[in-house]
Amino acid sequence: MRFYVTTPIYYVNDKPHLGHAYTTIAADILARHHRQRGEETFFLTGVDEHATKVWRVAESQGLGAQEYVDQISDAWRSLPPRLNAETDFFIRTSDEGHKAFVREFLQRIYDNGDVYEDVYAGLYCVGCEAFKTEDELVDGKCPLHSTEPEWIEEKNYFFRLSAYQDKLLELYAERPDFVQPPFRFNEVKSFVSGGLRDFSISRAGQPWGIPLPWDEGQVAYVWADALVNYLSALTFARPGEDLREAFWPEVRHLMAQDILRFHCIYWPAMLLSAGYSVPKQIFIHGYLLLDDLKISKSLGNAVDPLELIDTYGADALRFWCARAVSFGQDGSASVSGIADRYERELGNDLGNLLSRTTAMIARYRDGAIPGGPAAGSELEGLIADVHTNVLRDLDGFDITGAVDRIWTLVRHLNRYVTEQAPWTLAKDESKAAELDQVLYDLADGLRVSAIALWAYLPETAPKILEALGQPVAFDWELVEYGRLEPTTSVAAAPPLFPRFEVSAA
Ligand code: ME8
Repeated sequence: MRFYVTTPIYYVNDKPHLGHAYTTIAADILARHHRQRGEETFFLTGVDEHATKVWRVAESQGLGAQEYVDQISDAWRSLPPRLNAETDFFIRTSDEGHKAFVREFLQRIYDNGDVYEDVYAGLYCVGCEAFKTEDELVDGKCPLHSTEPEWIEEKNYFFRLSAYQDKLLELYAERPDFVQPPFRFNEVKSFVSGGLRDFSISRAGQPWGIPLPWDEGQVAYVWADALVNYLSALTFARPGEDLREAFWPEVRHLMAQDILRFHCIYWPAMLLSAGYSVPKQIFIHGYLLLDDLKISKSLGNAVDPLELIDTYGADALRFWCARAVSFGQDGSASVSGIADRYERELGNDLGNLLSRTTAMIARYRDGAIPGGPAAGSELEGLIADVHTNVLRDLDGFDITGAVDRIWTLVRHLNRYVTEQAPWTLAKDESKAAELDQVLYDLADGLRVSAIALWAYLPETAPKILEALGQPVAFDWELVEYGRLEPTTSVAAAPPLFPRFEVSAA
């Protein structure tokens, strides 16, 4: 089995904000989970450099476009490691391998007869990097960016998207889970059923971009260049290797709804024209809304993910992203929710549980985990549920549902420790076997929780296993009751999520 997951390649007209971190975290959770299942996994992210808005920022800073993107791309390249996201490749659209591939890709579409020349006269929103029709505007402005689009009139090359309407509708009918969640798929289908207009794939008036192979005087329109990254990366990510055959059939694209049409309509049509198969699945998540406003630079409410990491750590940010809003839905979140989840869930439910469990094993049993598995307990049932159903949840991209399920186990362990009161059992020599069982179950429940949470908390999970004297391995088959390794070295663990004072701001 193989699994290939992508994030959008982000525009480098500014620094990353929390919305970008959100998609990258979600993709990393999925990638790590599939690695745990022993699948060969490829996780791609990167940056989109040939946009008009990028070119304009470079100009406003008095820099050449290449010089500007070379500088800012470093800030983007360092984002995934700061988020504990383990990517397999970071693509830049100015990579030579990408540029050469795009030219070849567009030439295939051209040779296939799907490109013609015409005059484009119409409106262009630089924020969206998209051509707009009058009826997409509200009071003459782009509703996403609250700006008036610019009038463009130039001779361009057009892609015959209209010729793909029936093929796309057939594809959607054949592949009921092509776009997820279903309400997004319905949006796509009804848009395509309403008729498709051909779109311009070139820009004549902009010097920044990839020159078209059949007309070097024009550059590829940024979307005709950017979408191709998902395929081009597979040809040069590993020097000397072509990963297309292995990974292209397994690709899952992740993004928010702002760029759904490009991915669910333009991209499959371009792929069909160039002779490639369409993506396996496209998952559209919601916007992360802070106080009901989409986080965005132009609206001035961008939140710097690096500041949140400096305060709470990457794992707490990842955990909050997965839990704050049900993945796939739009949802309002408050950044103060991170502090709350850090303290209540990570600090108390998980961190305290580990501190108490290890302290009791050290104190009552000299650091040796006693006892062994007892069949038929509620704990065993909950672990079996995690083992089977987290896979199902994550196959359906339900990142929030899967962590809720794992947290049910963590909460059960907290209730169990209160109900069993091992500190009372410890006072009564005749209850020694009971105490052994409680300590064993707590340690094993924590071991399983750590493995199941690794995709969400990659920094914390190894600490839990180490504190329990367990091998640091995350294979999914270890999510099973009764697989604790014998150890005699358990000592009271320091807090996983130390308390600190959070300022009210
Ligand atoms: O669109 N909530 O780049 P972009 C959730 N270069 N996700 C958000 C978000 C928010 N508030 N804000 C941004 C582009 N995102 C193109 C993509 S791909 C071939 C080219 C995430 O920098 C989300 O994934 O505007 C969204 O789709 C993406 O960032 C847009 O990033």
